[in-house]
Amino acid sequence: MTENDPFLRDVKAGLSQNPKCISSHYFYDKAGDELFQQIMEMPEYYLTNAELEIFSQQSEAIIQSFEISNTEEFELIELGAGDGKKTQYLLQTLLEKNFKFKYIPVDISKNSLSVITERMQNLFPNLKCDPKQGDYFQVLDQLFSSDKPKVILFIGSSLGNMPDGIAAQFLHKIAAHLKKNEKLLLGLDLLKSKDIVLPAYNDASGITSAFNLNLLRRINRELGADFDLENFEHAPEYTEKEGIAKSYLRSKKKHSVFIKELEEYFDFEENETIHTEISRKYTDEILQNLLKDSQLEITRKFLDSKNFFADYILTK
Ligand code: AVI
Repeated sequence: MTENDPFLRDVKAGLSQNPKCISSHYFYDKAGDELFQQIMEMPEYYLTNAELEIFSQQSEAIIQSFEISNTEEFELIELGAGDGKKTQYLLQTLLEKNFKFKYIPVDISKNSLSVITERMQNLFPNLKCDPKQGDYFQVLDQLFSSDKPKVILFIGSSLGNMPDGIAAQFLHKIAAHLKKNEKLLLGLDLLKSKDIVLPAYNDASGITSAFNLNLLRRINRELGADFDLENFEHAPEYTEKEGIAKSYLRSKKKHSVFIKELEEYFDFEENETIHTEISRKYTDEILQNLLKDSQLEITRKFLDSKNFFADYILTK
């Protein structure tokens, strides 16, 4: 581990500032990936079922909205592919309708990518699948080297884990790569009341708490820290006015933690927090603001039956 290691650098910077924070980007080690899979199966985490309903019931209409004929070859690129349970419906319909396409799942986690590739190839032996490993901010350039028409999928409300400024930059970057009429399918969790949102980030069985605390376990393992997980608790917040679910790790008492790779102690007051995650909830207006000057336009919107979640088709 060197000073150039981004994890070491970000942990040092995040724990040195006031208030302390570490990016949710670092949740996803192997244990974090598994805990997120469990989160998606919890009754409180409505996001997965809502988007699954959209994909399972409206995939034909979604495909029509791509405005691609089944005679031209195209590339379906999925950013942050996860486990592929939702995308599976889209792939099945595309194959049934004889569309000619290559599926390109992109994920930072090698482990997730091999799980999804195996799963899709078992389900659809005729599917052309070409996985790419890497941070999707960074692999975008490589992905656009072919001149085949493209549809980009960015689902699961992963955009919501980025602050609005970064989310806008990200959408602008995708737009800059797309050609006229190409599409981005963007899945976003919609703004709604606290009694629905907060339990999704504070489940009764404690899985979200374990997911958040796993970040400290990762720092212990990878950076030689001595965080005692018993000294911290998961503390989520949400107000409908702001529309952003926020997760914190709150210190239960005044104490210090040593990080060997940094040769440094970090002090915690009783009730002091480390901010670890934001999950923004959207309206059409919030999305329109992010899209300003991006050359992307909302051309369709698919909703679940409870109006909890939206899959937007954005067209250049
Ligand atoms: C991956 N992302 C969209 C999830 C979310 O809802 O923000 C991550 C998550 N964090 C806690 N629960 C789920």
